[in-house]
Order: sequence, then structure tokens, then C-alpha cells
Amino acid sequence: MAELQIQDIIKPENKVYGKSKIMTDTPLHYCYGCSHGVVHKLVAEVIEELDIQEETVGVAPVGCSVMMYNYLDIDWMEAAHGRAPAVATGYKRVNPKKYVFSYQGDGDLAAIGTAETMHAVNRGENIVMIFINNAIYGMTGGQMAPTTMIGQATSTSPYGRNVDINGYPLKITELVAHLPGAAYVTRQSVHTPANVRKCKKAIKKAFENSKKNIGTSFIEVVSTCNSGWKIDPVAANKWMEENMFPFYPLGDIKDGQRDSDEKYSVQKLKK
Ligand SMILES: Cc1ncc(C[n+]2csc(CCOP(=O)(O)OP(=O)(O)O)c2C)c(N)n1
Ligand code: SF4
Ligand SMILES: [Mg+2]
Repeated sequence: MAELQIQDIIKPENKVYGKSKIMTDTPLHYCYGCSHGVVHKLVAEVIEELDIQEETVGVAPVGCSVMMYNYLDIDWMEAAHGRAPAVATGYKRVNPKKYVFSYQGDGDLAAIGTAETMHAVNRGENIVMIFINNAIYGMTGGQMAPTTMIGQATSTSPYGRNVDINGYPLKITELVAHLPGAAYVTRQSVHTPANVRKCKKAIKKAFENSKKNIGTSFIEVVSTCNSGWKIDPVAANKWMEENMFPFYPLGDIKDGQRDSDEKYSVQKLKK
């Protein structure tokens, strides 16, 4: 039997994986092991599979993923730090047929942008919010974020986060899930192939929800920042599994639609 040659293998019918056509050829600037690139890829694949490239608008954050607009070939807006859900709200309201998503880190979404986050979900905006929680301010040099774990050393908490001084890590996803405007709230990760698949399913569901006008879809991705944490990517995945998952458990928190207005309506005042 003839020996198998490379050209016998590389054929269109044998292809099992390819780069999404939504991803541009711009090389990603992320550190090796960073979760951002994996999540970008999933968003691109979902947009391609749903065939919504022309109808999708992303709102880029301030943080390591600030240049996400260079990586996905869709329409983009750039928001000031923390303001992505407010910018997404404005765009979606004047263009209700578009698929609008915001993409933010934890410093962006759960620190400076806490108000915008809570109010966008409380209003039940029909947007997708993607939240990359790597427990640190990655871009600016690894400062403590509201999501930093108790005892976790950062450049501004070199002896570890101390609850007496810094308070508790913020579970903003659980808070969001309590808001009546939330339709779908889930926490995912991308550190194993199985988790990558689950996360993609969640992102797809969120985009599909956006067409149904049932409220806000919110996806947290518990992530690593090996550069900020100052450990290698393999150790970062292990640290995340052992230290972050018990506090930030993976899975759906809400899966339905925003609450009905009637639940909160009052009787009209009699004159
Ligand atoms: C109003 C404002 N405050 C602070 C900053 C500085 N800043 C830029 S990125 C960043 C933190 C980003 O962290 P995060 O949102 O967690 O994203 P990551 O880099 O970890 O993905 C900060 C504080 C800024 N650009 N604008
Ligand atoms: S500093 Fe952290 S979040 Fe930023 S690119 Fe590097 S690993 Fe990713
Ligand atoms: Mg961060």
C-alpha cells in the first residue's frame, strides 16, 4: 500500500476546522494563553453560522480587548471605559433590527461601568453583553479589580486582597440575574475543548435571543490573565479552576425572558 502523502490528507472533504471568515488576518496582540482570543473566535463563528455579518454591531471596550474591532470584520463602535452597554443601548434603540453586543473586561464592566451594566440589564435592553472576568485589570498592569479573589496578589494588593480593606469580590453576574430585564444569564469558561463548545452554545443562544426581543442576554466568561497573574498559561488554568470556579461557579443562572410588566404595574391613580 502506497504511503500516505500530505496532499492526500489536505483536501476540502477532509477539513474539520477552519478560521472563521469573520476573523480578519490581523494578528492578535494578546499574550499567549490569554482567554480573549478564544472568545473572539467563538463570537466570529457564531456570527458566521447565524449569517448575520451585515447585521451585527459590536461595542468594543477599554482594556486588553480594546482593539477587538481590528479582529472581527463587522461594524463596530468604541465606547469609553465602562460605557459599552450605554452605547449599545443607543445603537440598538435606533436600529432595532441589528444584533448589538458589548464586549468588556471586569475592570470595565464591574468597576467603572457598574452603573451602566446594571441599568442596561434592568431596562431589559435587547443586547448581548459579553463579560471577560480575569479577576484583574490586565491592560494597565495587573491592578486589583472588584472581581479579584480574596488573598490574590496584584500590583496594588501585593500581600493579597484583604477583605477588611478591599471588601469582597463582586459577583456581578448573580446581581444581574436578579434584575427583571435579564433574559439569559450564564457563566462559562474557555479553558478546555468541552468548555469552549459550551461557551459557544451560550454565545449563540444569546445572539438568537436578541432577535426575539425578550430582554438582555449576559455571558460571563471566567478567564485567565497569565501575564497579570505572573504565572504560565497552564498554571493559570489550574489556578482558575481551583480558586475562581468555587466562587464563580459555571453554568446558567437564568434562562428565560425578562419579567412581565404586569408583575410590577400599579393600578392607575383615581382622580
Ligand atoms: C475613565 C478611565 N479610567 C481608567 C482608565 C484606565 N484603564 C484602561 S484599561 C483599564 C483596566 C482594564 O481592565 P479590564 O476591564 O478588566 O480588562 P482586561 O485588560 O483585564 O481585559 C483601566 C483602568 C481609562 N482608560 N479610562
Ligand atoms: S495582560 Fe492578561 S488580559 Fe491582557 S492580553 Fe495579556 S493575558 Fe490577556
Ligand atoms: Mg480584567
